[in-house]
Amino acid sequence: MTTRSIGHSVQRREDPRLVTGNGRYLDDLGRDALAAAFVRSPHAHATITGIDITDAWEVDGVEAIYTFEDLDELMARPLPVLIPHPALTHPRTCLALADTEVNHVGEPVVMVVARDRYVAEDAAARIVVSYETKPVVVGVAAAREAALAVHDDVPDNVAAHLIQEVGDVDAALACSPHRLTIPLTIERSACMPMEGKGVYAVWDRDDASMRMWSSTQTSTGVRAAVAARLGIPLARIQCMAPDVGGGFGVKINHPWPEELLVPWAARALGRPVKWAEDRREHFVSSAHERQQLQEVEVGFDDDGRILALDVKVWHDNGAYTPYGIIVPIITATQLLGPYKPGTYRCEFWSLYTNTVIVTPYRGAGRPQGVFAMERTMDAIAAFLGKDRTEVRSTNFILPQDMPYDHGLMFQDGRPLKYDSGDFPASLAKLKALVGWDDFAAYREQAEAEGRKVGLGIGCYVEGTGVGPYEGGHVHVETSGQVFVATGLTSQGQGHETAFAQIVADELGVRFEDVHVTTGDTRRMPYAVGTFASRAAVMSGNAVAAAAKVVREKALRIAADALEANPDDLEIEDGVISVKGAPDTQISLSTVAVLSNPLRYAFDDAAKAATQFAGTFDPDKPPVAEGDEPGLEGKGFYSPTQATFANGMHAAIVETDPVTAEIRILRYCVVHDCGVMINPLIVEGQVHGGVAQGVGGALYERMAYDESGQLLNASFMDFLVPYASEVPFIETDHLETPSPLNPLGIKGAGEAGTIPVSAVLASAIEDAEGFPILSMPISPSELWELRRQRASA
Ligand code: MCN
Repeated sequence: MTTRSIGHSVQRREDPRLVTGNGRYLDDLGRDALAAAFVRSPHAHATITGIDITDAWEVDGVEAIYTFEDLDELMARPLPVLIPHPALTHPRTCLALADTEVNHVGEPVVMVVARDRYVAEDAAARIVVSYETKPVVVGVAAAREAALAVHDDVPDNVAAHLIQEVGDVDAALACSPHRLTIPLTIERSACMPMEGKGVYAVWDRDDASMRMWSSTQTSTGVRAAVAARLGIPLARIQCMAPDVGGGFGVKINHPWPEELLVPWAARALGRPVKWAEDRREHFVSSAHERQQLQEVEVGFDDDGRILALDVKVWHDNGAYTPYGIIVPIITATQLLGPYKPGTYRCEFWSLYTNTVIVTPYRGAGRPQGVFAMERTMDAIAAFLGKDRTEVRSTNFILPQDMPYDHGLMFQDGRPLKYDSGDFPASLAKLKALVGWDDFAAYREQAEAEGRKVGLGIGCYVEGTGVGPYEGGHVHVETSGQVFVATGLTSQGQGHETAFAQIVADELGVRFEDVHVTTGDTRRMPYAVGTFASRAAVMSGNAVAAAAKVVREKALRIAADALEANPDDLEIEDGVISVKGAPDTQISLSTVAVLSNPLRYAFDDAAKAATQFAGTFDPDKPPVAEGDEPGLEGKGFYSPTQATFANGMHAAIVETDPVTAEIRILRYCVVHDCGVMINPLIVEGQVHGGVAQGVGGALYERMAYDESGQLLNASFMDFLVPYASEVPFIETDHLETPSPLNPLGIKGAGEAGTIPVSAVLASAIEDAEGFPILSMPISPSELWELRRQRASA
């Protein structure tokens, strides 16, 4: 019998290629292509008064120099807002190349195309752009003050303002027995994929078509943007994502200026052109996230039950709003996690600053929201002198409440409704895993040894697998090998393995015989992309649907050949046989031949097919009436709403009594992403996510000075955690299947990152005995808090 593949920790088949240096990344392509380099603004806010390119043309090997003046009508338009929203009353987006104004350091002003990148950079260095600098707004606190404006016509810097309210919060606050106000800060940070963005474009003059590769999370999005701005039919553009060395949100196309300019130049010059982002460009001109000031006012009773939760959020959206308000709206709608407060209001302001734009970064607004909610839970427990898990349990949504509707509206205007989850069971597992009830004894022992230790906790719920749709194509070749295509792209999530597992099970073939291609718009043009932990739910169910189509067709053809009823047939290991009479069988490869008009063809399968079909008869249709030739099929999955994964983390930290160094001694995760396709991949995703969360909690932040210069724009100064800083991560799972999709899957890709700041703040607070209200926190900041505490 075919062993079921879903649910097994199959080794990732892409890894041997990737870990032996045989991955093919963007910069491995187009070695002979012309190279693009950009002159970027050195100022955070300035008017451009002149551009002198004369000297740059003196450099041998320069092929083209483009400024805004050189762009045609389509290319000169401001870039679009990818996800508009009615609350975004003052949208602003940049131009592909700045015209008269720049609003952050790193904004592209001039593009140079040359023989190679060295020449392009040398020429770019000779271009003189004259600026008149303007006052600069750095940081969300300054933006909120509105003493200065980023955009002259938005004097209060407010790009968007939104209130979501469920119930009468003011009335509930007024009659709450206890009230607390908690001010919270999360700093600006960014994802650091191993490979930056990049694009390589080849224009074919003969048939006016573009072949391009992008290190992207959304190749269909790149294709659509290029089609629109270059005025080329979609059908004449093929966009592919090669191996992509991490994306984490920053490689979602909205579109990026470079993704339009490179193919535009390739067409203009009739030569292949490539640009690969360097690390400094990634720091100053890609995208950041996370900075939010948040203020919570909470009203609760003696049991710790929340009667009213009133949250205000000031979100730093950088200089432009290509993503609309997706990040703060996720904070506002997913902050509540597993809890059901009596009433809830979240009001946010999305504010312009003269810093790099914000795009959703792994977790996207949830780390901030979870920080607010979980800090509140700990504050209530401290106020009432209760165990922190007890206060959480008191406020949990229970399994019998599912599906649970908070009464909130998600970004797309649809109600936000949880589909599944068992929060008490998850908490019980977490407490057992970390040894919650034994911690007091451990602390006592540690204190006796002169050590300070603390235990922290954080819970979250994450909407995953959002629509609108994703497609899959499955094709069985006459060799019996199965080829699967999905249009979304992979950045390291293991899709080649997971989707092969699904198709193997649905079709009844061996995992080894299934081969997956992702991110090629010609193989699957109908696709949205990889973000929002959506691939497993969306493409997973789409490839399953496609495999089902193929399976049914195979059974129809086999039934005809075996003179049996399709309902009496089964497929195992690629062989179709009559149930109970296994000798009456036909292989899938033979069925593939029978389905193919070229059945008289050349291979052994074709010979085997003659046993069933006789010799080629031009008058006999190759497939049943109504069927298309070929053993292949398409499937789509389009959900009505997101499915909600959840998890709970706990950590034990030790803080050095003298140096305030923070060490994570243990990190425990209980995670529920419904049915796991591949537990090994899920754990890898959780581990990677936690590592990224540890970076955000303890090390990483964008250090801008008051003139808008990023002071730590290199790995010399921007600290990412090494293996030495990431603890061993202990994981356990709860599988509450989603009732919303046939496979019962919920997403897993972002989960690990979401609660880490909340968990470590909780643990550090527990060790130190005073509130931790701002993250990330460094040893020197912790030391300073101790000093203030001591002198208060
Ligand atoms: N999976 C599973 N069972 C489930 C859920 C997921 O086996 N019940 C598997 C999936 O098959 C897939 C992986 O886990 O192989 C992640 O699936 P999913 O949660 O659907 O997330 P996506 O594939 O859509 O990936 C996006 C997500 C996001 S939003 C960010 S950001 C992120 C992340 O994935 N960026 C990553 N993980 C990353 N991992 C790597 N290595 N690189 C990135 O850039």
